[in-house]
Amino acid sequence: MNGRIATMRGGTYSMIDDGAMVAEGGVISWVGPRELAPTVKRGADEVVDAKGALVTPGLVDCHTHLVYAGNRAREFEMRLTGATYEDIARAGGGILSTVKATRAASEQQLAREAGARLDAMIAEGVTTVEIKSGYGLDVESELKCLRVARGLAKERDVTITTTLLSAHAVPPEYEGRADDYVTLVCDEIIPRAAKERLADAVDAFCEGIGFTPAQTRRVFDAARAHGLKVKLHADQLSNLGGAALAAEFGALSADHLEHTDVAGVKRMAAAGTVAVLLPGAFYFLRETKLPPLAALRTEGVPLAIATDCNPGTSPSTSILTMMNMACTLFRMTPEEALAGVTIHAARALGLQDRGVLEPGRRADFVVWDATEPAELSWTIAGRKPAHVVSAIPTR
Ligand code: DI6
Ligand code: FE
Repeated sequence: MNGRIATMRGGTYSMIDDGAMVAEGGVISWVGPRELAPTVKRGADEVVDAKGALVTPGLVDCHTHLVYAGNRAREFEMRLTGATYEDIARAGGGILSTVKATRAASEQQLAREAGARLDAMIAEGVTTVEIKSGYGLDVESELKCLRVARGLAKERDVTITTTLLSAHAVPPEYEGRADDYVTLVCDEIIPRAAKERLADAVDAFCEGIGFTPAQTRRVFDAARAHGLKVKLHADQLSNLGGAALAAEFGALSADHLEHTDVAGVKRMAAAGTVAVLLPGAFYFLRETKLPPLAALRTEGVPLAIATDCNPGTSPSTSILTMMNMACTLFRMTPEEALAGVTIHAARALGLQDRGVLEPGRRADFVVWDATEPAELSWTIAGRKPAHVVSAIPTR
């Protein structure tokens, strides 16, 4: 293919300067220097000439809340005249205002609005997206959002994974009865989502304005009983020991982590739990407490980066902007940023079949209008891939 291939093997660029790649049936069969490439069989479906440009794995956005209705522009204005995110949430705005709009929306409307956001992601070279529920907060509305998320993949060349985040906020009808709502989540929503195969994982918002560690534990026990993997919104606004709790349940990932302490990081390392860092939310909330990057690096915790695309704290679909923010705000390197949206993001979803360009992995890849991998983090979005291949089996 004549490209500069950043294979991302071992979480580093692992560049092949003048490289070629061969794929059969959507799976990579050979990657290496072009001069050693096997001759492509005649009748190959597609030959991509990268013309010396940068090639990377297809990007993976491993944490999004893509399915919602309405917008939160008014709340944004309020925050600019003094109200905090937590004040607004406690006054029944915030997440709950999006819940109202989402409950009222039809599946078609949600699919149209989420589909537009998904298309913006795909246009930046994203080939795998995780989508959470969490703006329905009752049995039917949560399942509706998961169905919409699943349905989005049918019309596009992208892999969607779904995560049930019913423990995102206490809905108005359960105000003051959070434990009863958790019972609904554990006894009805999780079993239905599992039975109808609508969720690949279960998540919770473990936070002062969300759910306590004890309530999160109940949600995780129910997820485990139904054979579902778990993830956690952990230690975003305060340290409730969320990272350690996620690790205790063998979570795929613990996400946010601004307030996580070294003990929590060590537990994550021991459990193989990926750290998903969300610089868009950090930026938008003007957070000042940085996630514990030095400890995460020392302990060897894989670092993923995602958009957290949601109307309240990260209204962005741009994974490339997040790479830039990871570098500018978190002082991550462009190499860490690229690993964060490929190999480590794939692992945060339990998808070890992608995120690296090597034999045996899916042939999801992007040819960029760039030659150096650091170019992807250097610019603040605005970049479009020259060519994207998403190795979705033919429909
Ligand atoms: N943490 C977040 O940053 C989002 N959800 C969460 O648990 C915010 C969601 C929202 O404000 O709508
Ligand atoms: Fe989130």
